[in-house]
Amino acid sequence: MKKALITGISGQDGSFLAELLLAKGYQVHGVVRRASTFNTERLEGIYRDRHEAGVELFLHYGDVADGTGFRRILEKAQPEEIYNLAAQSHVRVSFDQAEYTADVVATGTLRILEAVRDYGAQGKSVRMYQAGSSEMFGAASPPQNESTPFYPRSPYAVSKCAAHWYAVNYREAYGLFVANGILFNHESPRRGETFVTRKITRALARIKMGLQKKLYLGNLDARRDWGYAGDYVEAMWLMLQQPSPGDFVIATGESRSVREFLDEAAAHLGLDWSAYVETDPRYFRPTEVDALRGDASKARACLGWRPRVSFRELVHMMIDHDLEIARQEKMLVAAGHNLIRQGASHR
Ligand code: NDP
Ligand code: GDR
Repeated sequence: MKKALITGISGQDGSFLAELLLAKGYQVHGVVRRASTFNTERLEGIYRDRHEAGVELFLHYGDVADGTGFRRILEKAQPEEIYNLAAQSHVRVSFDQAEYTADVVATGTLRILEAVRDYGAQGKSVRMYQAGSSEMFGAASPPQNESTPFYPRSPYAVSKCAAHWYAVNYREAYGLFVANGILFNHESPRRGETFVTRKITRALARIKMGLQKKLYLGNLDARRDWGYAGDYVEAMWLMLQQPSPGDFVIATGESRSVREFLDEAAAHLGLDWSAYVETDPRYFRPTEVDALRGDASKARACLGWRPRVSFRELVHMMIDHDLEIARQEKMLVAAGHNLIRQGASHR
């Protein structure tokens, strides 16, 4: 049985990847941060108490800011594959927390590479996936592929570039099998509520159910290449099954504006979004990435990867999910309950 170790397992991608690997018969180990509230909600479908028989998912407390702790987890788990998905992944927040973002995203990756280097030196065969981002292309004109020069536009993107080049350097210097995925935006009903797609689907669904009146957004003209997270984690796995490591762009090849996302989401609900959406400058970024559209020809040719879920299907899937949550919320309100709010949507 193959063993995999995932940092960032509690995030959107981590949860999809863990499901994929378990379905493929892997034993999966994940690094989770200690938090004052539960932070493993996305793993609820696959998590089982380790005292039960046949458990193949194991969670370990850790943080990529803590290299020693990570090395202990590595020694304990003894994985053949490592997926480094941990990140402070919010671009806007990275302007507020630049040093922290660099520590987790850039130096965090370096800590893992150093641990993998020593682990490999013991004769252990290990392959690593590094979660790179289309944000690294930043201001470079679309379409972007593996040979497009990086032009990062945020502390997050600069840190991802550093992580990318650390990975390339460790591959060349020590012969490590490290693959860099350069993934364009990918979404799902599990997307964090402060990213624009989920913020829109959640708010419009609540507006439809009469639970909310307004939605405040920033730049509606930005264009993104939005795919489905379930498709993208498959590409991560494929990268580690190749005979040699490489860098791969993963994207749909289609680009849409935030405004177009609003159009599709509102139309599915029968709403006119212009009556509810207002602009709040706090959601603008000091430097914006205007247009991303990926060219994933290399991944298609070498990995046989292609996206399965269309933009329309993706938006509808997210709306349908958030409408169901809003319906449940509405029923509770109608029954006279006071809602206990757990989330915040201020980003
Ligand atoms: P999420 O923000 O949903 O998940 C990030 C994960 O990293 C969470 O599990 C989070 O834990 C964990 N994490 C944050 N800081 C630390 C830390 N210091 N130590 C250990 N774990 C930490 O991101 P996604 O799942 O969307 O993305 C996964 C990766 O892919 C990230 O690296 C992201 O930057 C990158 N990426 C994402 C894209 C996308 O469109 N989704 C596109 C391109 C790249 P907790 O739950 O406790 O917060
Ligand atoms: P992004 O995703 O920055 O592309 O990073 P996000 O959904 O945050 O923003 C996409 C675009 O929407 C515009 N926007 C808003 N964004 C947010 N979050 N909130 C708003 O209210 C709002 N209004 C407009 C933004 O300006 C931007 O242009 C995501 C993350 O998952 C990264 O970790 C990942 O690397 C990249 O995708 C690829």
